[in-house]
Amino acid sequence: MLIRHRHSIRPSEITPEKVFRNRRQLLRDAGLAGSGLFLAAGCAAEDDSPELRKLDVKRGSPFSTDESPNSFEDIISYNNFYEFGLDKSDPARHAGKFKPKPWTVTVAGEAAKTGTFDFDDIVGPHDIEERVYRFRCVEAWSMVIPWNGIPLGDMLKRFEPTSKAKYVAFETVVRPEEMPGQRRRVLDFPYVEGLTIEEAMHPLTLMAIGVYGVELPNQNGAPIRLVVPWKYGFKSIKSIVKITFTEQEPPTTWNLAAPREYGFYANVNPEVDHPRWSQARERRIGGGFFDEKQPTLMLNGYGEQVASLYEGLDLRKFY
Ligand SMILES: Nc1nc2c(c(=O)[nH]1)N[C@H]1C(S)=C(S)[C@@H](COP(=O)(O)O)O[C@H]1N2
Ligand SMILES: [Mo]
Repeated sequence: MLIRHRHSIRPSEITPEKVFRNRRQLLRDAGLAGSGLFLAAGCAAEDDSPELRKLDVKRGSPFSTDESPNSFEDIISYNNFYEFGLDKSDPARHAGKFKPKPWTVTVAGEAAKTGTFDFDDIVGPHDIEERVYRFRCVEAWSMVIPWNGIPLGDMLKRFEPTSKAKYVAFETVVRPEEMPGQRRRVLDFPYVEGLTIEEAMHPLTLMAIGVYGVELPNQNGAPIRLVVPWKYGFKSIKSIVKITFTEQEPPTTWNLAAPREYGFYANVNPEVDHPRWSQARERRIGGGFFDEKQPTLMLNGYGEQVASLYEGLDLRKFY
């Protein structure tokens, strides 16, 4: 059993905006900020990141895991966000020029209230909750992340979906000037994702606007991204600009790119291997050089809450 220093720190005691400020102060003290030496160290982009506003968060949720969360540093430096490059370190390095403010989201399709809404109107009057969720990437690594956001269902109900709304489709912003990965066309952008209406309305499904009590850093999908904790990470689409209620199952980016490898459901399932690797175990990021390997849980450990959504569905066929 590994005992790590951060086990003794509660998320609420950490103020990540200080992490940024302290880092800058350290660089300034060392006389490195803006200097050639600093640029040569390859850290310039990090210093571009604006200070993140603190959110008014309602803490404590019955849905939170009591596993110890990854550090803020882990969460903002090991990312998948192909709009900023393919390496895990690319988003932190290249997302500094991205502008998540002001932001609008267009709501379309099978709903009574559609249109283009400002960020604050999309989030609405709901409490911002803290949800500490396990997060499992399809690439067999995982983290524990204290997200801040509102249940997606609460957000969606305000647009009054019609009885024809069987699915919800999501789309990421396209801004090649600010997103260098989009200029390289590694995927067919915009990144798109989707959920069944039952999945979208499930109380575990979160629309996140923050992490560790501050606004989402750009590399984590600022200013608004999905978090579906029982599904592989690629379902949790970032920097959303469009939400469409549809009657038909919407296309999804990874299914379009490699249909045999990534299905629409993408439920975490240790019994169904990826065609190129096993999904039986996962590497928990943050354990240092020897990241802890642990067994992957069915539906990422959220089976008790969500298994009923898939009754009668063959999870090998509907992967
Ligand atoms: N728009 C967009 N959303 C995305 C991705 C992406 O490349 N583009 N990557 C997905 C994948 S594969 C994962 S594992 C998670 C990673 O989220 P994190 O970097 O906040 O941990 O974002 C998901 N959402
Ligand atoms: Mo992922």
